[in-house]
Amino acid sequence: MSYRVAVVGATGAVGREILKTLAERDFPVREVVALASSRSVGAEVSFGEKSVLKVRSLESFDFKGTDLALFSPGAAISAVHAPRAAAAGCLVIDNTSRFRMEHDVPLVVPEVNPQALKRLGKRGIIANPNCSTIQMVVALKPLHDIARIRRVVVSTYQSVSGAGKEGMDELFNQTRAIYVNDATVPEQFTKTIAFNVIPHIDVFQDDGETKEEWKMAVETRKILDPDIAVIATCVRVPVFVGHAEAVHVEFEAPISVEQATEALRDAPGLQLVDKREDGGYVTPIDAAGEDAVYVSRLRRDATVPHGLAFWCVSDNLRKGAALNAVQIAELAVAQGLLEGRR
Ligand code: 11C
Repeated sequence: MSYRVAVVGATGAVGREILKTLAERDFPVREVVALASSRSVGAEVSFGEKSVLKVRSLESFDFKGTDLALFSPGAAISAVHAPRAAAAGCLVIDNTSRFRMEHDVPLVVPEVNPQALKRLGKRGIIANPNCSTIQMVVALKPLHDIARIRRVVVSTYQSVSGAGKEGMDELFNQTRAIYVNDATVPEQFTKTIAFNVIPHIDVFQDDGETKEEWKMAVETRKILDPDIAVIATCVRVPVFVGHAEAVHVEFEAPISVEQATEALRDAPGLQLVDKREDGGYVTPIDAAGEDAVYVSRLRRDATVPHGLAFWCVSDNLRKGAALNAVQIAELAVAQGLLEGRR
């Protein structure tokens, strides 16, 4: 069996990574359609090593006859076009924040809650979580299975590619401008990102939390356990690709570093790199282009009765977005969810 697949937002950083991942993993495609807004129509994007696709208009595209659509065009565009695609009988995997917290939309990380796909209702939309949530729950799940997590305190170090190609361009141009003494005006970020860090990702909410911080809490609860308390501080750093997180976890029961080490060593999608020596840990540059979620610096947090602390890094465009979406699609194929939708 092979499928007609649409990639929506195909010219963006995540859309391009989705096309690359579909090709690399030999997803069973009969045809791939690259869709984007009208200003990108006619542009070319690569699908694998050999194929080049001409971008077509999302606005005028009829999803009838398309089996699967992977959306990453921005929440406002998904809000309009994802339901339109689903109504045409296409299974939608949406990478934006638009539908994640809706009760009839499964929010899935295949290594953590594949069973959530069973709740896929008539709606026909599956949500891909936020990148910073995905890598954290992949690391938390094997620990939660041992000693139930009560509370997580996390600080993130998020790369500019989380803000798309424009974010990457801004870091590049500002860095260059500073070296040659040119003036720079922040556009994508609220302050200068080159040689700086900015404690602000996504919009502010009434309680002073940013939406990125809120997403990490509510998405973790929906995916892993509704009883886990999460407080996040999300920070943009001058790194092109790869999000890092310092994670502090309080458990309900005792858990030793040895038990945690063993569980993380066997965990799907995760690599433990923790040599406790100079350079014996993973950084975003090491993780860029890789599929795994990496855990390093695992140690006891003696400030709470049952605590652990660790460092977690992953490529936000791959496991944080494209790879997770394609893994959901593979799971959907395995569970027959692409059959008989039309
Ligand atoms: C960032 N995590 O790094 C964001 C990007 O809700 O899907 C993804 C936003 C989202 O800026």
